[in-house]
Amino acid sequence: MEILTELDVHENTLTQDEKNFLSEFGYLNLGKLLSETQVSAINHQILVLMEKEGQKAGAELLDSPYIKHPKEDGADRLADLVNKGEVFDIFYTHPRVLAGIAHVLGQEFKLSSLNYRSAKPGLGLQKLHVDWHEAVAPDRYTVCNSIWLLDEFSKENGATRIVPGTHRSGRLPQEALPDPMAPHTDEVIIEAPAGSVFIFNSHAWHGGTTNRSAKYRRAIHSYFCRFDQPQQVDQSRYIKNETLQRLSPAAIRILGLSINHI
Ligand SMILES: O=C(O)CCC(=O)C(=O)O
Repeated sequence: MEILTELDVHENTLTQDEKNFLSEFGYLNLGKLLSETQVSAINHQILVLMEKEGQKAGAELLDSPYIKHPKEDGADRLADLVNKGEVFDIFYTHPRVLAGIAHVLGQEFKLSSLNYRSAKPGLGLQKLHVDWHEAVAPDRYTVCNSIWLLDEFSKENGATRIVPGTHRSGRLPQEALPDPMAPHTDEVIIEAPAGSVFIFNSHAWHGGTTNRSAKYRRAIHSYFCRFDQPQQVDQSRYIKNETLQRLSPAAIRILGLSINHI
């Protein structure tokens, strides 16, 4: 779509090897897209928001009919970061992320939600799951995530796991596995420095692991869906004027909104 060209996404924004890897394994390490200064500024804004929102943090998720399990005892959440600071604009406008999402979903997609998840010390284990209610054929991928590491991810601190290739299996983990909570023999644990970003085909089996460190494990999920699907966080309801004022028409379109909102 022209929108993507306007956001500097081109045929060669991802290499052919990167595209092949994402198609085959269902995930891709895009490398460090955030500098240390950016990571610090984002983590600072997260702290400010957690303090400000208190018990209400993540409330937008409770309001959404499209999220099945909005609250998790093992993790802190913040939602609708689109409208909570300019530092979050990069999460849905970075050309390499948009190129990865387009590779999975095709050209017509929009942001579904932009949320923070932080696995608490001692907690955070999730079932292997997909982010869709049924298994789909490869030409029907509907949702795709990008996970932005705000701390170094390691096997100790609750890094995300993924079972490579399962987006092509045509099966759901809750049907195929005796215990989706258990470690899977083929799972890969994402290990990378803070500031790194991974694309996850959301139809691949994945989930958080237990954070065995003494510190919170922080990340932001910039999650996209095909354009004809409902958003987890409906931007036509939440969008603020100050957000619209600073965004380009192309970025506004990625939010699923039209120029008429400006
Ligand atoms: O934060 C993570 O490690 C993964 C989270 C996840 O897959 C989810 O909340 O659906």
